[in-house]
Amino acid sequence: MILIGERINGLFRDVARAIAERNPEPIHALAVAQTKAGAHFLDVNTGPAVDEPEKVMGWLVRTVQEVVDTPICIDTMNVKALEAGLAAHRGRALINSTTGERAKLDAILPLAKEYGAQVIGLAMNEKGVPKDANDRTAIAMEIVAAADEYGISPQDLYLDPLILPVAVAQEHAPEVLETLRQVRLLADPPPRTVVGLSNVSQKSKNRSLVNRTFLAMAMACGLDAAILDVTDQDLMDVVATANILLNKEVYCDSYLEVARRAHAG
Ligand code: THG
Repeated sequence: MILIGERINGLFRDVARAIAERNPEPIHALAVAQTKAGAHFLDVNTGPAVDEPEKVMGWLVRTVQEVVDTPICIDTMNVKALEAGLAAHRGRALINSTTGERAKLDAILPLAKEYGAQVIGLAMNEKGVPKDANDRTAIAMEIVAAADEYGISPQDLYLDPLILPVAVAQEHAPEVLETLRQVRLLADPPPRTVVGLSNVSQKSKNRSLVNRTFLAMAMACGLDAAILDVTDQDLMDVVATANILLNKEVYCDSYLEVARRAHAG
């Protein structure tokens, strides 16, 4: 599983405050803690309604890279802020994201090519997020085809079926699982898949339980990557156990201790 740490996001009050004050210390601490916890990428999102999104994204990327080499998943719908993040980034970034809309694909895929970045494609278009798996997969197919036009390999593409909060959009969860199964068949080698895991538990009680149950189900459907709370130990234990049950890691009685030690920093 490719683990993408979710915490450097202006949705969280501590991050919003650090951005407003341009205080690097909370950002440094979150970058180090998530990297020690095993994050392969760090999602970086300025949060909604920030002033000067381009400047803020550039500052966040530089600030993270002052303390870790973990590549960044540049999370913004603003193309200018995305470009500022890519220009500031050392190493190979992950663009989060394009949709299946033609104008978005034509704006973002050339940037992926220019900067040698990987890219997340959301299974949505101008009509929003479809309810059915088949309609999500159809959009995913369009993204795979567009990436091919721009010379981007399916392996550099992460397709996101978009999981919504189960508390308000319960009927979407099984459709997301089915989409994960379907998109593996779209290309050979297959595109990767990703979800923003904590979406599923927004407005729910027992958030951690809802997150880790859905993660196990999604992993069984072939999920390759997730934006998640890498500091949630129960969730990381599910990743380690699912890797055993899917025969991706070799079982031994101490597999859990081995996995925890690998991520203890
Ligand atoms: N797909 C892709 N990118 C994404 C998402 C996705 N990026 C953003 C998001 N979804 C994934 N990241 C988060 C981060 C935080 C929360 C949910 C998803 C979250 N935050 C608390 C809340 O809203 O309740 C914030 C409050 C707090 O705890 O301080 O739940 O789906 N490609």
